[in-house]
Amino acid sequence: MHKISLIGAPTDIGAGARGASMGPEAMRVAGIGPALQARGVDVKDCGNLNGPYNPWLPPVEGYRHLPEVVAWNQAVHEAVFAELQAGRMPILLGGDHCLGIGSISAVARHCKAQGKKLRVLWLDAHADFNTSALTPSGNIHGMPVATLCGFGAPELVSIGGFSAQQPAISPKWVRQIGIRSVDEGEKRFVHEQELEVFDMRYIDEMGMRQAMELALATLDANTHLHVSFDVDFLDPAIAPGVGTTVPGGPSYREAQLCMEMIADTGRLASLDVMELNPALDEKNRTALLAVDLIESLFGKSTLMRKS
Ligand code: Z70
Ligand code: MN
Ligand code: MN
Ligand code: MN
Repeated sequence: MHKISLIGAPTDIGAGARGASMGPEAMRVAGIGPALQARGVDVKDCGNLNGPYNPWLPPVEGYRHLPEVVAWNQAVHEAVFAELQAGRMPILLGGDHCLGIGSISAVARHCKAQGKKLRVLWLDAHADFNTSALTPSGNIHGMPVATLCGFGAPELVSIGGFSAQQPAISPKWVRQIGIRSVDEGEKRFVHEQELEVFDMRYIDEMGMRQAMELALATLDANTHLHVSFDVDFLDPAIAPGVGTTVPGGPSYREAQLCMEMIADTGRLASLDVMELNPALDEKNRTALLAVDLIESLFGKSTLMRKS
């Protein structure tokens, strides 16, 4: 059975709105710990990481708060890597999505050391594939996927001992689900790098089942599956507590199916829960929904499953 480590990263250093810094505590208040324990897993709460406060400054050369983003991601990287090396499954409680750089670089370093293949499922309204040259905002939470693929600030690309020549991940290892907001330059770059994207148009036409079957295809016993769950993936009608709501996201049923199909693979080995913004939520309902979905991700189902 899984041994899980909760790691809180209370910052909104890479975001365009304040408040994701309160995400970790909102997830605890919504009962993430007991919900996982009820799934029969051993849960350790590592508490919260520390890092620089948010100075709320304008971008410099296409990046907002780059030194602070580097410091937070180094802290996330070390914490996630330590839990993986100890044989535990890290769950990063964000915090904004720029912290996916620290988390996934740690997972990539762990996989490299263990000779494992890596598949990254990116559940998000956004592709998060901007660079400093392409970004309309300078917000680094719009850049983690590109950065992990080697297209980003050298101080971020190099976390975990990687480089632009030998980046943490390849675009070929990534599957994006639920995408419905991509900037103009970012769109060209997603195409150029051949990212595999199951956008909302695809999900409308083919259904969540088909999208997930393809996104989870070719996993094997030697594959580490990482899920990076940006809560703005969900339709804002059910999940208002995020900094950037985009209409037309997955419904409650579609999101449940997505999580259940991931659980059925039995390959989930690390998770990020990002961009929850309690300042914009209603009575913590978005955090409660995230916990509900995470229960499905860890195998909770209505009926006993035939094997
Ligand atoms: C936009 C940018 C973004 C999350 C917003 C938005 C990026 N593409 N990501 N909210 N989670 O500014 O780069
Ligand atoms: Mn491992
Ligand atoms: Mn995101
Ligand atoms: Mn997003």
